[in-house]
Amino acid sequence: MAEERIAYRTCPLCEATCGLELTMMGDRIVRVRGDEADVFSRGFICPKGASFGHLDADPDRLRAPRVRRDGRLAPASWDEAFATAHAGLTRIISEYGRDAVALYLGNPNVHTLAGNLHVPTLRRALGSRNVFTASTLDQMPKHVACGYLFGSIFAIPVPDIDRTDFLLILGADPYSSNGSLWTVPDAPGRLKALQARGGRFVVVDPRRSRTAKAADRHVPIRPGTDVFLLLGMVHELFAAGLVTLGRLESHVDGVAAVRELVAPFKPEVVAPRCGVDAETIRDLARQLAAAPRGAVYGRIGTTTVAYGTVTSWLVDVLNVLTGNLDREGGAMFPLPPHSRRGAGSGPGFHIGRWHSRVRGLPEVAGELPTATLADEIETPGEGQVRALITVAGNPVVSAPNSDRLDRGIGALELVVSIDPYVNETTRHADVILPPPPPSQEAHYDFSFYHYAVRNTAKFSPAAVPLDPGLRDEGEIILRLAAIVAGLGPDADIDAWQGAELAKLATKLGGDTASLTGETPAERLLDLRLRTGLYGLSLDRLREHPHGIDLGPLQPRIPEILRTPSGRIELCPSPIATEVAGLVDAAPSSNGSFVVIGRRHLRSNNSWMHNVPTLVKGRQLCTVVVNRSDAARLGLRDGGQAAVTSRVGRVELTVEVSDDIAPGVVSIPHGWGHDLPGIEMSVAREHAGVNTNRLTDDLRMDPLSGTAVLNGIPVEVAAV
Ligand SMILES: Nc1nc2c(c(=O)[nH]1)N[C@H]1C(S)=C(S)[C@@H](COP(=O)(O)OP(=O)(O)OC[C@H]3O[C@@H](n4cnc5c(=O)[nH]c(N)nc54)[C@H](O)[C@@H]3O)O[C@H]1N2
Ligand SMILES: Nc1nc2c(c(=O)[nH]1)N[C@H]1C(S)=C(S)[C@@H](COP(=O)(O)OP(=O)(O)OC[C@H]3O[C@@H](n4cnc5c(=O)[nH]c(N)nc54)[C@H](O)[C@@H]3O)O[C@H]1N2
Ligand code: SF4
Ligand SMILES: [Mo]
Repeated sequence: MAEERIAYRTCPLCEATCGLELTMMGDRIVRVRGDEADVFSRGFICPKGASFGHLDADPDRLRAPRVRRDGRLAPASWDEAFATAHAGLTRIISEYGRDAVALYLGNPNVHTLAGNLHVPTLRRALGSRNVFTASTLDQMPKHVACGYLFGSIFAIPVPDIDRTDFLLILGADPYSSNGSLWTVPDAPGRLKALQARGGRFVVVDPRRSRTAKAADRHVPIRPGTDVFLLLGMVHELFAAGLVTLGRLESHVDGVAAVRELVAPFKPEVVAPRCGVDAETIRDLARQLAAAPRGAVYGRIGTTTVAYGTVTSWLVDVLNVLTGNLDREGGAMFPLPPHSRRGAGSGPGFHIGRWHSRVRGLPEVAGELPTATLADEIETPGEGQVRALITVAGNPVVSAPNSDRLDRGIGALELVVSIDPYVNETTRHADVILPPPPPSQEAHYDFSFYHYAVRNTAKFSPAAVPLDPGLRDEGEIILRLAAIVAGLGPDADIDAWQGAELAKLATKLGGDTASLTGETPAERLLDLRLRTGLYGLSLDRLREHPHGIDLGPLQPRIPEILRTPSGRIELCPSPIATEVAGLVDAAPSSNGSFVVIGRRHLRSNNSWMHNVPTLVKGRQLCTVVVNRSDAARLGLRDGGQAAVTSRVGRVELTVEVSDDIAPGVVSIPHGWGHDLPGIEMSVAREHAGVNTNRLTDDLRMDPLSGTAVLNGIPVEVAAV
């Protein structure tokens, strides 16, 4: 009989990074609880974290590679799988060049050590211009706005929730999503604590979301128009003499230029464009300015919309102009345990080092817009994409106009996927390389420490030894990198990475002799920790399974800035040009319907619907329709509606509600699991429909290349 034992690890399923306490029976997880001693999450857990054991042990998870033989995805050995990937990729690269191989990187890459530390190696080794990621379906506008403002795409301020008095939240529902670009375990508890100490928070959202219901005030808005609300607020700050930069005074350029830029956007002018009345706009600006400590935060409803970059920029313009940026209780920059303080200036941020072949769209942060991947696949000519490597991504579900992308990916000469499931995308693969289940992987939050509301450090070793039939995900990624680098399928990965590590150690002024770690990723992490500001190490973190608290956020300006001037550049010219173009924008029409998205606590993007405990009960994939609209259209609760856009049509169950603005309907993304060839037996029973069959790949935020996924015009009718 195996003994019961406890293992601690960070939950990898969303950005909240909660500590889990796993009760293990041998290699099996028999119970999951929140880790009460975790220095950051203090016992908080959500239904997804509680289902970690089921997800980990999912019988549909691949436990051996698959290779396409006679049209079927057959189980194969690792040697055969890598040999097939090698043969296919080297043929395509030698016949058509490197740009013929596209790379698509999905969301879980930012949650794994391998994704964080080795995917960059794969990108470099491939050397293709056709790199696409979930970022242009998500947060790229924030990177671009902060790139221009602060000089670095990673300098993204987060609300200092534990010390603030006032929060303005736009287009985010942290009660459901648990926070994003804002690592804030137990967001609901922290928001309640804010209210309990006399603070307030306001939510701007076309839908009365769970967060909006808990808020002190909910301001409904017309989808895609937050840009006008925020321009009106900035206008009001200047008009009412409420601009106070505080200690930022000597660190900001461009305040006068912003004042001039927003002059045409009086609250009375913008009110009809966003559906929020002028008095409310003024009031929001005044409340923010009056709060002793306040912060503005925007997420999906401010990024995956028309003008996402300008909207994201305005969020931080408000933080700066009210003196709330980089001060306690305002919007602050975390300092991750593997980082050092910065130089205070740098080369700044630029886009357009290359352009997409078909639509001529600029490269942003080393990638091209995912919304144009189908164009690059379908359009013949030099540089046409003929092969695709996906790592932890499901673009067939996640990207706009998904039927078209599904056809495109299905027609490729070669698809190689690193993924644990045969799903909507990987059913087109020629080779699937499955990573181990998360219990068999070590964990450290390389990405999310950049957005965490407290500086903490934690390393979780694998709870279960690696199954002898599986490979560490880092090794899989590096082996693929070696293949596309021309080193062959049997390259000596350890020697290759050892040499790379030695080079980096020299650059960082560390040495490799004392490093510990069982994989190249762990040794690289150890180097980064040792050469980081706090002088930590992997061994030190191993001694603290509940994490180490490194204290509340500290001011970081000017050290964090990478602008050439060494100052905050408040009025960057690409953004100013776009704002100038908004002066004559037409008022939003309330006559037609638009569709927006939503998230459910028990769901995560496209890949957690195969866990029975998460999909049982009430159907989640419904179209939410306002009661008056439903009456007018003859829709009844539980009945079927057809929703049609320029690119597609779906039918799904109606949920009649008072919690959504008239003229707006809401459908969650990540569903539609009934396509032929998918091997996810539970998800298939709860298939839902894919809302990205409606979203339009021609709609894009021009400054960031990010797809518009909220505010798509549709027609709604009873079936
Ligand atoms: N309409 C609409 N569309 C949206 C959104 C929206 O709000 N509305 N949201 C967008 C956003 S924010 C995002 S982030 C994207 C997500 O877009 P994607 O990243 O493309 O999709 P996910 O559903 O997160 O798929 C993750 C994939 O990774 C696999 N996976 C899970 N764990 C691991 C692992 O440890 N290793 C590896 N190698 N693979 C793993 C899963 O099986 C799955 O195939 O979707 C976007 N699409
Ligand atoms: N449970 C769960 N948690 C998740 C995920 C998940 O799928 N499920 N996905 C993870 C990922 S990848 C991400 S990126 C984050 C996202 O984290 P959030 O941004 O918090 O995600 P949502 O819950 O989609 O909240 C977006 C809100 O914006 C509103 N909205 C839509 N259009 C507009 C608009 O034009 N203006 C305004 N003001 N609001 C608008 C929607 O009604 C919705 O309430 O969540 C992460 N966490
Ligand atoms: S909130 Fe996120 S990190 Fe925490 S338990 Fe849930 S899924 Fe895991
Ligand atoms: Mo995301």
